[in-house]
Amino acid sequence: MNATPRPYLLHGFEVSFFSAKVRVAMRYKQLFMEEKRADIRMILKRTGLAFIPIVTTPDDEVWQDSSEIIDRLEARHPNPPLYPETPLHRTICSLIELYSDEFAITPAMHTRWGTEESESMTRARFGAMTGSAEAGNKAADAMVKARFAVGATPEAGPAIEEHLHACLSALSAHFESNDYLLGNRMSLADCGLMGPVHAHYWTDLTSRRLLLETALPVIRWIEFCNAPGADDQGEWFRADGIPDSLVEVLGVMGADAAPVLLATIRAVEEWADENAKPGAEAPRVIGLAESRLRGTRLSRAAQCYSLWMLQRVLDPYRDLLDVERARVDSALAGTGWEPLLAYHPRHRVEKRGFQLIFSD
Ligand SMILES: N[C@@H](CCC(=O)N[C@@H](CS)C(=O)NCC(=O)O)C(=O)O
Repeated sequence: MNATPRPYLLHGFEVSFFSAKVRVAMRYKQLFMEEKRADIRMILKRTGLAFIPIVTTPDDEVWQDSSEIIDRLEARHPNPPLYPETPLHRTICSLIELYSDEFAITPAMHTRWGTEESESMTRARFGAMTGSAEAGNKAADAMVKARFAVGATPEAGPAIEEHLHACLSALSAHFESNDYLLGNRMSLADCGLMGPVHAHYWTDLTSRRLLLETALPVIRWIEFCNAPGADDQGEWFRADGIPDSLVEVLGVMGADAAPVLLATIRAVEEWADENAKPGAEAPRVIGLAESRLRGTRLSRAAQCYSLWMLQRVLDPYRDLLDVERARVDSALAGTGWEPLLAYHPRHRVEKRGFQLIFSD
């Protein structure tokens, strides 16, 4: 009997940060897939969490968390690869994923909710997406609260915009001569950065204009990542090298994001010193982490999950041979990522099913 193959289903939305990250990974892998508008009640039932996106596999497994989804795709469908094998390229991928997921959510919430025109357009989009203005406004009200929780306040607006302009300018210079972050082949780094840059900066009204006026190479990169034809892929940079334009990108990211991320991790660890019980569920938020962005105070909700994301960077980095780690350190010297790479967390978290727990 010929069973008809079933597709992978990406349950997400066009507006969704983490859906944009997973979407390009699935397209790059040339999978038989469909996108489905997320049904939160179904997601809640199957994962116990109200997070978008999830992926259901052809055999109806449920995968949740964009990072784990991409890990699993890579394990099941290693070709074409998203994860380079060389130490520097691997470290850069995980740093850019960390930057995107855990820091760039702040500029992303700023571009979405930080101007009246972006906010009112997003409310209209949410209304269209949910089927009624009332439901759209309810979802939007929750996101406005989330905006403040990630530090995207009006007071922090100028500093966030300075970061955004510097980041877009460095990315534009890089994409003038390279199709993707690591050369002419897509990688996990591109998937990660798609979250803020595609789902937010490119689809939010005010920042879309900014991209059109100042960052055309970034728009080209968004197009390339979303239509990553197998025949259009070239090679990653050779011999684990990187050009100056990527060092610049990493420098803007590291100088601004590393102190903010470390403040979060320190807040989580201080809380965990007193409160974490091995095997117990890690709360989503433990309080506020105070830091500064370009001289402006930034106050963000500190999430235990950020520690899990940092482990994704530090575990493989610590596993490198000394000579390999020295090579990575020398390539990243001066980018601002050094204090984060030098940090030794006192606590560990792990996943049990869809839950995050403190390790034994
Ligand atoms: N770490 C998760 C985060 C997912 C996430 O935060 N998704 C957003 C939409 S893009 C969401 O569902 N937010 C709802 C909430 O924060 O309660 C992942 O990587 O998939």
